[in-house]
Amino acid sequence: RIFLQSAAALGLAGLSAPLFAAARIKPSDKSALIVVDVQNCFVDGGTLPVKGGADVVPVINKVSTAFENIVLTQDWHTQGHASFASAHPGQKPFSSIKLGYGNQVLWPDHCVQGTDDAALHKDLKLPSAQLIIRKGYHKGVDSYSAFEEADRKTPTGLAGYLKARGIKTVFVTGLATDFCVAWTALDARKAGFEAYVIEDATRAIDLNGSLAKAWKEMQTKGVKRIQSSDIEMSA
Ligand code: VGL
Ligand code: ZN
Repeated sequence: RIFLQSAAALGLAGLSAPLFAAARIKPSDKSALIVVDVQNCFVDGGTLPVKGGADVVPVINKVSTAFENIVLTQDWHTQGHASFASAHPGQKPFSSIKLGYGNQVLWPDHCVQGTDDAALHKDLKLPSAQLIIRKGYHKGVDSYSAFEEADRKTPTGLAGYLKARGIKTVFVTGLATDFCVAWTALDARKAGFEAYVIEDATRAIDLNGSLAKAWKEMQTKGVKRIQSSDIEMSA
């Protein structure tokens, strides 16, 4: 009110709206939407449910119409995968151990290749999506990131794919904010992409403060945190 009055007094009334409105972000033909792990395993009824996981589906369906390029990922583990607590005698889910490549959180058995649990959520409506990248299929190595496995040296091929198609900017959505979404966004930065995370199109596991830690790390590395309402939807 005070601002508007002084702006009007200065003859700036016409400028006051744009000064206050959040800048809208318009995806271009060099942008890609990455939809991470929106699978049955990560929603209620699945083997590793993320609280509110299914809530991302309508948000992703909606923002997807602003994108010409869409990539999905699927967590796609072997039976007896090294990230499963059940593969390590005496270990319980949500504890951590050291593996050859570093620290590994141990999870319940989840997203096993070819199971209904590993299928994409049935309400995802992304008919124009162009690539589904599967990850975590090496039995001894996890892969939160869509770009690189947890050994930090085995690429999935996604960076090459996106670069070959001239993509410069990625918008990351899906599950879970603090694991596969964050690692994907961080690796996108490492690979030279501009990276956004659309926060309300994600849900978190939040294990021992992992969510706050992930946002902090993403902020440090130049990942931009936005909301779906920040995306310009007009064609
Ligand atoms: C994920 C834990 C284990 C994820 C995948 O998609 O964030 N989290 N596997
Ligand atoms: Zn997994």
